[in-house]
Amino acid sequence: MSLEEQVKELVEEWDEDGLKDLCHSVLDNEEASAEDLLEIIGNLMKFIGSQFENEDIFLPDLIGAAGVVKVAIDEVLDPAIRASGSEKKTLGKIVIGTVESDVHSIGKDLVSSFLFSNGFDVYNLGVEVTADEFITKAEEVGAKIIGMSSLLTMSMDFQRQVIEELKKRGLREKYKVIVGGAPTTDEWSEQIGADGWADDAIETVSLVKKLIE
Ligand code: B12
Repeated sequence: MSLEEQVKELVEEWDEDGLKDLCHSVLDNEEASAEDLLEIIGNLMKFIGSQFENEDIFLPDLIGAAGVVKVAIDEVLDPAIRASGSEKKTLGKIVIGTVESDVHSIGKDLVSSFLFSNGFDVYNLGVEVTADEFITKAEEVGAKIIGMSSLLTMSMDFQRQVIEELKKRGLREKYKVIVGGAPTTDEWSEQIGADGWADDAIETVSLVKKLIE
């Protein structure tokens, strides 16, 4: 069975310990990197998302799969990436979070891990992050970039509100603001006056590198 198939089987069975064990053993035996595993998991969640949209699976299946994946990212893959990057000099500080009213974390966590593994200092504020929380943290740590994730059509407008709040506080020019998440687009990013949008974690790394050049 390929690594992709093994991951898929464990996620579909909600086998949290099995997935953690598999990730540990793959990393220990250097069969693949934590970034490779994150990419496999990201693609799998997109596939599971499309199955949910086509009503091939139902909400409990989705919640189960998302929970298993989140534990593997939080407890195994993200720490592995952080451990391997501890000696690196930072390319810049990034504050990232999912906007107010939105609890979707998987895509944003993938983006965070990829940015971290590419040399950025990432402050992941979690989910349901308010405009004030984004801005206060960015000011506190001296970030160059603020990244906002939104998975709900209903929460997208909070991305705009963070930009408006930056303007109100006279801080808009101090930061590069990037947005992402399934319902967002390049056009949306332009419409709300963000500095960039990316479709996935790998594109986000290229976008951020371009923006801070
Ligand atoms: C998993 C999931 C959940 C899980 C979330 C678990 C978790 N910890 O994240 C649970 C079950 C909790 C959940 C809850 C809900 N969900 Co939901 N969920 C999904 C699902 C299936 C997959 C999302 C995902 O993880 N995708 C995989 C990741 C890897 O992809 P991604 O998030 O898009 O991220 C990538 C890119 O977008 C980009 N990116 C992401 N963030 C950022 C940020 C920046 C700065 C950049 C540059 C790039 C970037 O890079 C990422 C990596 O490649 C989607 C379906 C879908 N097609 O997206 C629905 C979906 C988003 N959910 C939906 C809904 C409606 C809900 C609920 C309201 C359901 C309910 N009735 O309660 C609640 C929301 C509650 C809330 N207040 O937020 C709808 C949203 C519809 C809409 N357009 O508004 C969707 C589209 C499903 C559907 N078709 O109905 N959900």
